[in-house]
Amino acid sequence: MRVIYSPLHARHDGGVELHRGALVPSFESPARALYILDALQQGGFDVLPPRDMPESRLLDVHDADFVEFLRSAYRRWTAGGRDGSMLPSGFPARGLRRDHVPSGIHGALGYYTFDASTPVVAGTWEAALAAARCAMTAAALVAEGDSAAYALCRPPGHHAGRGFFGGYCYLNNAALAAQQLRDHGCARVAVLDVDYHHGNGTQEIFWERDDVLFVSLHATPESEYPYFLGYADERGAGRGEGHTLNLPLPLGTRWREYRAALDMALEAIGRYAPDALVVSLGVDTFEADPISGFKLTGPDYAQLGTCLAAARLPTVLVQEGGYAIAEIGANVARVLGAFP
Ligand code: Q9C
Ligand code: ZN
Repeated sequence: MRVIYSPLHARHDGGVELHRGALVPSFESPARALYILDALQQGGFDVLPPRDMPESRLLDVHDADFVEFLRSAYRRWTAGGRDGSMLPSGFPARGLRRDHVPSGIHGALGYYTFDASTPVVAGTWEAALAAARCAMTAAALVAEGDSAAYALCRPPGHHAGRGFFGGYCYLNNAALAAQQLRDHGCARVAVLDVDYHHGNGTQEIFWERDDVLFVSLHATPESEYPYFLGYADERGAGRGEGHTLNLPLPLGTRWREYRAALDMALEAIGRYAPDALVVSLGVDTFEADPISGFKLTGPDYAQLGTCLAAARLPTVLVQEGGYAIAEIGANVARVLGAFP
């Protein structure tokens, strides 16, 4: 399968994040993409740059005011005399207004994000746009007949919603890939999210739609990020009712239990009979991941790839999380290597 990669990801280097009460070096770093690229090149994969997809495509899954905020946020920050990483310090929780975007940059930043782990720096917009273009390009290749394609997206995307960013994510790459497939010959698309964390952004974007099925395997939000979405009773609404399926799993989950949930997810996808599949491929389910609590091993990722490929659907794989940098490339290569 072909790999889509842009070196522009390196323009985004957040530096620091608020993690369990401390400002620590960002887990989501440029090295992640470099290690994946290196492993895939060693593995003989063909690496292509993204196409110059028009920015207007973003507006199919994101609000215009949100996209404009991301595009201009860092300029506004520096105009206020600041440098370094933008991090928010106040959010519109219950009891506060959500119908008004504060005109000042600090209030606007809190309005458009939901955590303090997702810094905006000078190159964030360029990197996020390049990642979105990687995902849309991989989807275009699959719509044009490739049986599978992999978008080496960085920053990741599945926590970003229609009008908000967070969880290291700015633009929702997987949602943009799914929309690209919808617009180019696929009547029904399934998104399977296997990142350790629930894909709250993707779920929100497709919540009321029946043309995109969203299925997610993830750690229980009772104790794990993003805490406030991803429970089993969330099933979609309106036309989308029954088109969201969440399979939260306990901390310590190993391949045996993971595999059982994966089979349920793939059965639901089989029943939906989509024309194509988008996989939100996080490898932060790995036993050595520094921020996660599942116990998948290296060989388990080859099994995961085998299970995904056995669905025999045109498949776009989109990189999400994975923070055990030494093994991230090998684990991604194991998944991709299982595809014919
Ligand atoms: N105290 C992805 O894997 N920080 N995002 C968690 C826990 C956010 C993960 C802090 C984790 C986001 C794409
Ligand atoms: Zn994750």
